[in-house]
Amino acid sequence: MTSPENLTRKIIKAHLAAAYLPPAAGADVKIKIDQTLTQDATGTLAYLQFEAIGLGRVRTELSVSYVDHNTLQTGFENADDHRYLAAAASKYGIIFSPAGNGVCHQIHLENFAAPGKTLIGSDSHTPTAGGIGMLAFGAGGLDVACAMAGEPFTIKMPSVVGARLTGKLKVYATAKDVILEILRRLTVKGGVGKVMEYFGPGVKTLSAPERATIANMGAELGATTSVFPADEVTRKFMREAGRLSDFRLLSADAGAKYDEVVEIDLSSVEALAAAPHSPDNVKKLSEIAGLKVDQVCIGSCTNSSLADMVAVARILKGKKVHPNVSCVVSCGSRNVLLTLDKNGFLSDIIKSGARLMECACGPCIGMGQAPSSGAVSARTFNRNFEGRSGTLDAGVYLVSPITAALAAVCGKFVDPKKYIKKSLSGALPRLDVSRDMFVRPSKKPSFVEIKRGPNIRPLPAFGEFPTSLEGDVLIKLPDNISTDHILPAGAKILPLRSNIPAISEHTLSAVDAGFVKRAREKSGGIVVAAQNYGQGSSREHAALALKYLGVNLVIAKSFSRIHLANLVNFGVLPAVFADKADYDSIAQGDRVIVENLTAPDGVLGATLTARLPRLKRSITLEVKLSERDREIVRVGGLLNYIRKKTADSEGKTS
Ligand code: MIC
Ligand code: SF4
Repeated sequence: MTSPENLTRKIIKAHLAAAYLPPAAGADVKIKIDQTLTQDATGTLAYLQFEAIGLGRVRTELSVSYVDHNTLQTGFENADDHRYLAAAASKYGIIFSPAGNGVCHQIHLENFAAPGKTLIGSDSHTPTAGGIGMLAFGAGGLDVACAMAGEPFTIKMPSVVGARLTGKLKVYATAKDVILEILRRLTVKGGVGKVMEYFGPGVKTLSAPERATIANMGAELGATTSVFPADEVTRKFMREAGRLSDFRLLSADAGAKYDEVVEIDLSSVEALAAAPHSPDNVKKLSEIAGLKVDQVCIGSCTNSSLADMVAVARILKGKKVHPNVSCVVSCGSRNVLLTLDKNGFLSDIIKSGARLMECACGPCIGMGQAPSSGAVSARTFNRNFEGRSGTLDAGVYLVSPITAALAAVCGKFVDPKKYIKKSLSGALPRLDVSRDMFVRPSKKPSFVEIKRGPNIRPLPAFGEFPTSLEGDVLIKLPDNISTDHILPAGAKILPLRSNIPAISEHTLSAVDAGFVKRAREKSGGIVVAAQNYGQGSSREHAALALKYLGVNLVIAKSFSRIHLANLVNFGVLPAVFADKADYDSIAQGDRVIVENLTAPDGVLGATLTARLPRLKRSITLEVKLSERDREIVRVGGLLNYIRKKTADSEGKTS
């Protein structure tokens, strides 16, 4: 008899690319990928990399290319990117979702996500699809390119946290408050190496979009992904989306075991806010009530479903946005916007004085709506890292749509418990499902011409890893440095995503304006960081730009999953301090000489000795990578590795 399995292991088992399911967490597991998604800010590199692999057509069941991050087109750069993305999609067999159709995760959930399937996306919030029982992972663009080429996705077998939900949310508390409560308890590194699997009697009280909100912000826990069972609530969601044929009932086996269990009584969840500048800096609304609010932004892949927007409209109806507040609203999809319009909710929003924005990421990624100096901004988004809003000294609070709409009207934070006495999510209109904006791939791909504008620069090529490693510590960073710190986004830098030489000029500029100059003067060097280095976004540019500047080694106390994979993919060696206390001794400017870089068999060593002349001693570094990953670093990155593998196998067959 087989032992009962949790849902995560069941889906992994059904997608094993090699006939081996690691019994415990930590070992590499290769998973077949059914679907991929990309968005414009990471998509151009992903498709350039797919082209470099050299296949004429994607080998997935379904791949979708979304344009939602940079839709402003302040210059030719993004217009050129969008033109390239549309043509590449058409040629290589990918569905294209143009600007205006909506935010990738929201529309993937509405249109393509399916229980029991696997998805990887070049965006860290891809796990949103876990809300309906899909095993969905954020990844770097190169990993997505490889998945499109039919390669399995390799991850460390995660441990599975069972999040047992009981009870039912109070009318003023929301799914956003649930995930903020989990962030409060587990912190932004609490999910690293883990899948959050939700189960228990409370699950059925949450709608599919509510579950998606919770799965979405599993990314902020650092989790590998999050997943809910597919039940009758999921069936209803998929029926309404006209996709009943994609539905299947799915849950953990009775008696399934989890590596750990977290208990959440939904009825005890209060309205919460993540205060500046971290998603885990969680406060009760009752603690911050009265704090003046200058800006309110509603939308993003976390909170832009129809139910969220209807709740906002119901609060704003017949009221005016406070004169001291700038309030903007962006729906997650054109379908949500059309449904609001058809049912009168849109005019409630517009009449209140809230400003309507495009169905896109917008202010969430700093594309406009930078708050005024020192402002307090209440946002229904998922990240509030310093400077991400575009204003370094603004204080961003992450809140639910209910809390945000109340703040817009009152001009200050108020506790929803005092104001919301009945449910705002009852009697919802049915979502208007139309799929006419999606562009299907060409039936005659050889006729599709791909134009690249001048901002789409060729991928930088890297040689093999140096045989000896010596350099200066260019910078020493604290805990929880995010990829927003390493390579900021926003209206000035986002247009450079297809141009590595240009974007690398901004590396770590949010932390130290002198970093790039120093790296250039020294022809590269070493980056030292603390815990959870590289948390947040999946942007592989954060690894690629460092490599481009000559950084071959990053030493940290620990790494986030996606960034670690990106470093490997571009041939940067990620090493951890064997003794975390060594982090305290090492300083910016220190010379580091790695003495035993390669093992006798030529493979990069797993335990390295680094001599520090200033301290007159050596420290031990651990390279916690599989043999395959160490080989990828040695040959100068994943593209070189694939080319070498292909050449080797062609050599064998000829
Ligand atoms: C984000 O929310 O930080 C982004 C922008 O969506 C990123 C992707 C990117 O940097 O392009 C993410 O979450 O992966
Ligand atoms: Fe877009 Fe923000 Fe979601 Fe990232 S987190 S995908 S920027 S809405």
